Formats: sequence, structure tokens, C-alpha cells
Amino acid sequence: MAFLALTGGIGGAKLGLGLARILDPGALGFVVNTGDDFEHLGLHISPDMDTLTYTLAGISNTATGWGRRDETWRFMAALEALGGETWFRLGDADMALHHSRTEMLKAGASLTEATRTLSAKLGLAYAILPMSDDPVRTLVHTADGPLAFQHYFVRDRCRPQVTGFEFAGAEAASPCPDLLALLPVCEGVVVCPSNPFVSIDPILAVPGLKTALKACGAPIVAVSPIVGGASIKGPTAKMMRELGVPSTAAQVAEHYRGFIDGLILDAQDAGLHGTLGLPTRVEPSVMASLADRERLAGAALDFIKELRGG
Ligand code: FO1
Repeated sequence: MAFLALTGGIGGAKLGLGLARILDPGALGFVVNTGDDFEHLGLHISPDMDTLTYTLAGISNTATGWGRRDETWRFMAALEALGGETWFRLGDADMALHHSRTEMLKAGASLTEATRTLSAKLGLAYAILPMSDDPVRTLVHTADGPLAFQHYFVRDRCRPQVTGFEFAGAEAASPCPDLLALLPVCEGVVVCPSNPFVSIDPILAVPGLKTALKACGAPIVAVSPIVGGASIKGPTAKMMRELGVPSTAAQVAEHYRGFIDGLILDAQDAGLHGTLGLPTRVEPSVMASLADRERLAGAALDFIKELRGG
């Protein structure tokens, strides 16, 4: 094992795929946000693990970024006809994954074990690790009161005004043991261009995880999810404005200060290079094509090498 990628959501999975195209399964592991997980329709849903797994397995729905390609929706249609809850859309084939995971968890498997089994069935050999096997649930504090993450994100389409975040259960959670076991051979950490507040912060909120990553001594490099003052994807910039901080890549550097050793800025933010008080590198970071993902992944690995002094 040599590199770890911290990821959550669609932007993270895009860079994750770029890294996976360059590095062998033995040289790359993923630490995934599980703050978005929830129990829904009797199933344990782990959206960020699923998005990464489907993306790496080449079976993701590239139009939505989440769920499976060539999906059918008969269960949802039937549920709707019966007056059931359909705001969170579970495709027929996707349901099979959630069902299998839920059964394994009920039988006593950890989330790490269940994920390993499921990703192997989909042909993946990469270590896809939940940040913790213990439940951590992101709560979004809003002007309308606290909302469970998926209620904020999917049901209410990120409309409520954000006032803060809480990671319920984090204080009692432990880092995924398989992650801790990989740290002695870790040569570099890539913080994917995921939402810092609701994808990366929940990971870093697991007690001991941030300290352990820092203590392993490998350079930690983040890719800014803010480009030219806007989010590449999702509500990051909107959240920053609502929290009263500038929606800029400079603020991303501020957010991660003390944790990261370097930040990749998009060419649109080249003017910030050399001004942030930490090493920066300018790269095209909007990943439209597979080639873009591979190029950005290669740049992140190069940057790590540079910071290691080689
Ligand atoms: N996102 C949506 O915007 N609408 C959905 O109906 C939806 C369903 C869904 C089902 C399974 C799954 O693994 C993910 C799903 N997502 C859906 C994505 C998801 O909840 C968010 O993108 C993440 O939690 C944010 O990273």
C-alpha cells in the first residue's frame, strides 16, 4: 500500500477513478465518508461508499453520478402507487446492493467486512474503507432547524440555509482498523475535491483519525473543490456563503490549514499560487473526461513526490 485517498460523493469518486487508473489495488486505498449513511426503507444505505464502488467497477450512472447505469425503477413506481416514500430513489439493481449489505450487517459483519465482500463481488480489489465501522451521522443545522443529511441534501435539495454541521456519534467512533493498519506503509494522502464540510470533515471528526494520518508523516495533498469562486459540483460554495466565509480556494486552504501539506488549485485560481502560506500547485482540475481524471490524479501523485523531496 502506498497512497490513500479521502473521499465522499461524486467529485471524490471522479478523482478516485483517476487514481485507480494509475495505481494498482495494492498501492491505493480509499477512506470514505459514512456520515451520509442512513437507514431507509429498512435498508442500510451508504451513498458515498456506493458511488465510489460503482464508479470504480465501471457500472455507475454517469448522468446522475450516483446509482447504477442501465437501472430500472419498478420498485419505486410500485412503492409510489402504494403511497410509500419515494423522495430517495433506489433503483431495482441498486436495491440488491443495499439489501446484501443490510443482511451482512444484521448477521454481525462490520461495514468494512460487508464492503470488502460486496466490492469483491463487483470485481474490485481496492481497499474501500469506511472512515469508521461505528455509526456517525451528519446533521445539517439550518435556519429551519436540524436536518438529517439526506433530508437536507436530497429531499430538500440543499435549499435550507446552512448554519453549521454536527457529526452525531463521532465522539464514540473509532477509525476503521484496516485504515490504521495501512498507515505504516502510507506514502501519501490525497484529499479528493469533495465537500470539505460534509464529506471530508466527518472523516476527520472520527477521534484519532486525523492525528494518525498526520503522524504517519506522508504528505497530505488536497484538491480544491472550489474553482474560480464556484463549486465544481454540489453545494460547497453555497454553504460557504451561508456560513459567512468567502467561497474561494483560499478559504479551502484556510479550512484545511494545519492538516494538509499542499493544495492543488485550478488554473482559474492561478493568481493564488504562492500566496496561501502553504505549497500550492496549479493544474486544470475540472474533470470532464476520463483523461482529465487521470491527469489530475497523476498531478496529485507528482505533487506528493515533490513534497517528499524526490
Ligand atoms: N441523490 C439524489 O440527489 N437523489 C436520489 O434520489 C439519490 C438516491 C441515491 C440512492 C443510493 C445512493 O447510494 C445514492 C443516492 N443519491 C441520491 C446520492 C446521494 O445521496 C448523495 O449524492 C450523497 O449522499 C452526497 O455525497
